[in-house]
Amino acid sequence: MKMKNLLIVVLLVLMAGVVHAKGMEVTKKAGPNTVTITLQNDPPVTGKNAFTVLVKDAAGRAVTDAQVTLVYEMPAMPGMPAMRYKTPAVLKGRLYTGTMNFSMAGPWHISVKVMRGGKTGTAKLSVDVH
Ligand SMILES: [Cu+2]
Repeated sequence: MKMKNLLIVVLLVLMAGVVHAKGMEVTKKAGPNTVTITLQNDPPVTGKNAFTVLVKDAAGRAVTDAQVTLVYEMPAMPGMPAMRYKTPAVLKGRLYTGTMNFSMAGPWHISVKVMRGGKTGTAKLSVDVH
């Protein structure tokens, strides 16, 4: 390989590393609250992916007395029935934390359920697992 080509490859690898290090962050409404979900990996990968959820009320204050649950599902594919998993998020400081385990690559739908005061708000997002 020529020196110039090698340099370009090295640069591309470095840039990819920077993008991956940022993680994926999505902010959406969940009923009266706003949730910001951060995934450790961008794009998410097959297997375990740590996540955090920040919940804010309408006034922008962090909510720490909610119950947060993530439901993640993959629609049925040829030769594969629909898959659905559920994981509670555990409060650490101001963030609700947990891990999703994607059993295969492809499209997954994530519902972030925030239960507070007897009411549940849901934020939905889709990710493409690599
Ligand atoms: Cu599948």
